[in-house]
Amino acid sequence: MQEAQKHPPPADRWSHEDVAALYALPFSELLHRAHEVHRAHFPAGDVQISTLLSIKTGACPEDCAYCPQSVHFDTGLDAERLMPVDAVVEKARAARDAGAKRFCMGAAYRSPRPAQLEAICEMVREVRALGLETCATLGMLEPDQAEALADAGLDYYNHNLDTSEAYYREIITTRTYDDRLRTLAAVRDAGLAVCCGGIVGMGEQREDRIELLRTLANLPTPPESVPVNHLVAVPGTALADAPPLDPLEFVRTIGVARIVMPASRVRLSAGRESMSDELQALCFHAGANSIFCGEQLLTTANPATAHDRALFERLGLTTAA
Ligand code: SAM
Ligand code: DTB
Ligand code: SF4
Repeated sequence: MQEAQKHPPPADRWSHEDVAALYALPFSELLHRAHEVHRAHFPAGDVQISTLLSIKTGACPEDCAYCPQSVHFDTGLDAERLMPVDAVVEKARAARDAGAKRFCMGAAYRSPRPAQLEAICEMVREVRALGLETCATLGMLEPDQAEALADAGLDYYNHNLDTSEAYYREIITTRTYDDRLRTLAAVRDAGLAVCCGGIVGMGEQREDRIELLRTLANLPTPPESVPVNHLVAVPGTALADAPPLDPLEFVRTIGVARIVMPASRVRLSAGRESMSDELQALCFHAGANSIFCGEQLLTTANPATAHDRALFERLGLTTAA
């Protein structure tokens, strides 16, 4: 109850009908509006690059239907314990030398235990000392854990809502939407910047995508970073055979995210490996202005860095941010 008073219900900046109306626009009209909003808030053609490292891989107790790291699915993944601090710092140094500005550390935890959190705080301190911005995604956090990470100098915390509250129940049973919202509130209260988005292409309906974006845009403060992941359908997971999503519906999702969260970085996140250059170009035009670079996401493939460089060159995109 106290929690509810501290975090009043969303301000309803956007109603379901508002967001649905954006999705329903003719494609070119939506892109036009999204691009205008983008240009009013960000320098044209500027795309932020982050690097991702899985610091603890697999054997996760949660049952997220999309995730190759869940212990509930046999995806042939080798589980790995939390990496030693030095090894993480070495990877961060290499990422910095290759031009990365932000280093994101991902761990397949439901939530970190005290000794794990302590080691991760040390990683944050050392990665930050290299001059990199830091981001972590470690599962659910209590307020004191979020504060410890903030004290260590963490800049961003990634925790996704993933989908609508209604469809969430079909995707994850081991934690609730409210658990996710509570972690986001703890992260915000600790003064960390919030990175929060979702996944599309999981067999959800447009209504679910509308609700996801509406919920994100109506958070007390919208997330600074909004990853829009396209499902990477991994054999062995419950969503291995999810029905394909119309790529133009994916672009619409980026465009609507840009309009309802005009000042947020919208990240074209997982799934780029299966997207054509032309589809990615449409996403950048619709307002995506952040990507992960590097040949691996957490456990799945990402485009080759040379390919990304060539694409940026062909599209005239810059990476000054
Ligand atoms: N265990 C933590 C958690 O779930 O909060 C952090 C790591 S988890 C892998 C980070 C995010 O990756 C998930 O919230 C989900 O949005 C995304 N993700 C995981 N598997 C994916 C897949 N197969 N395709 C697209 N996105 C995926
Ligand atoms: C996010 O929203 N997407 C990234 C990051 N946050 C941590 C992770 C994508 C993971 C894709 C599946 C994998 O590589 O295991
Ligand atoms: Fe675990 Fe995160 Fe994967 Fe869910 S998404 S199974 S919490 S690693």
